[in-house]
Amino acid sequence: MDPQTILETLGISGEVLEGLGGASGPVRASGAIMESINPSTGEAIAKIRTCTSEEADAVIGRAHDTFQTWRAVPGPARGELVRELGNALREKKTALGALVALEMGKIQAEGEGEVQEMIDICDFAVGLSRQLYGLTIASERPFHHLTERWHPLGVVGIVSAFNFPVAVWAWNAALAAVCGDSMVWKPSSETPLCALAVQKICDEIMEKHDAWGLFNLVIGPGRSVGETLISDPRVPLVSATGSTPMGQHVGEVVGRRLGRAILELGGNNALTVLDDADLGMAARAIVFGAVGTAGQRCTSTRRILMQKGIAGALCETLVAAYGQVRIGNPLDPKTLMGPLINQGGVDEMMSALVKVKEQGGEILCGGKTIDGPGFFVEPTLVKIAHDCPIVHDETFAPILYLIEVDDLDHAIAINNEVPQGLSSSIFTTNYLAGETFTSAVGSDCGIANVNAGTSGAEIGGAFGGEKETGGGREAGSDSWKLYMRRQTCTQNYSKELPLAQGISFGD
Ligand code: UN1
Repeated sequence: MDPQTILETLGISGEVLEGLGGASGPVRASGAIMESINPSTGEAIAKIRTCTSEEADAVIGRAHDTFQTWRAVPGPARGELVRELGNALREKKTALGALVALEMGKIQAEGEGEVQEMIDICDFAVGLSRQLYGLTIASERPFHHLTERWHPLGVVGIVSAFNFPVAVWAWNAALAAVCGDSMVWKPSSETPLCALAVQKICDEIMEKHDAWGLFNLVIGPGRSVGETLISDPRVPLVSATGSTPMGQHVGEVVGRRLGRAILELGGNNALTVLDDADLGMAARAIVFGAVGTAGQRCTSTRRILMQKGIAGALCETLVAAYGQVRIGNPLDPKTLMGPLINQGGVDEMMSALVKVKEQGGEILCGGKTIDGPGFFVEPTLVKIAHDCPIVHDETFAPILYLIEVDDLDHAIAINNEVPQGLSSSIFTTNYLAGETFTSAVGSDCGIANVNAGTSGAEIGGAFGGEKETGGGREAGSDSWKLYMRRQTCTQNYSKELPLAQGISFGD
């Protein structure tokens, strides 16, 4: 599909696109015009009129109004709306996947995978809409009934990053919608078209269900529009994905007003390969994890911890595999790796490689930018010591650090020595090693896999990590509880007023 057809199919073509949507009503964006840039060419795809803090404030107000009615809609009826969202996404999967490839630069197969992740979380949320279970708890008082209920929370602020421009919104939005919350989305300024395309789909669903103000979008700078969203007390929950410094700021601002934050921040994900591993499987997982999305997933594989017996053979296999990676237009089905998101991403990678050399690392392959238009780089393999400072930083690029380890204990220690704690993997055929890696004395990450790579998590599990990754959990399992408020209810159906703890008070 050519760029114009992609935009037209998704209903977002035009001279200057409006940078807000949903509850905007009569509010119109009046901020500066920004451009969406195609990272494969460096050229503009479209112009968008951004919104101001005042306009974002008005959208939050309308989302807050909508919450007053949406919270009273029965859960299964809320689920019905999300079912239709999932069905609309099924219809638009190819076009939306292509737009992700066009604007973000990941290959179309991964772009479509991202849309599939949206569909999956919608399906999950539809089921959940009938399962927002509370508890019945034994009361210590006679003829008393103690229960725990879950109620809608309010407006959810969603701050998403460029690297998953649509799926991470959906993790939050599908859950928030069935939990009875309305929401305001501030997408990355690198990927406004993906957000507008998703909003367009939401607009049709809201129109049909008379639920205007449920899904809202504000496109604009973080320093104005983003700050407005995270500091507003009408937004009890902010779910933010991005860098650790960004998350520290969001956590501080939301924490100061005693709001709730779900933070999904940087990773520095290691994949351990023991001597007894299936090397072919490990190599495939490594290449997908390190080269997929050009190393710009939070879950990208950044460090390989190779046991000494297989280190030489694994390095050779990886160097050969890296030589085969086809780099180019992400919309070409033969391409395996597209560009980085922008010049800043290229500069960050190149300055990390300067540090690699200063700190004694050896570049085995890659390491250069690719001439021509767009932000293309070579996927890079580096042999380096585990304790070099650069290895402990997250560089959002296809640089993979190869590190030798003695045994399982050594690998676990190195896996855990970085400040981030998102994802981790071990490749081994030894049951005891796999079990230890995923035990209380194993990996300290939010995600720990055996014979599966660090990236590409399914939506059914809770997604997120520890330490500088921020501690948040999104998507599956019981992450929904963060989108609701818990109420403990004591109901006395006796004719007495017994006090808890057996207290007698003026009897
Ligand atoms: C992210 O990089 O922010 O596990 C999300 C994965 C994807 C999600 C990544 N399902 O790689």
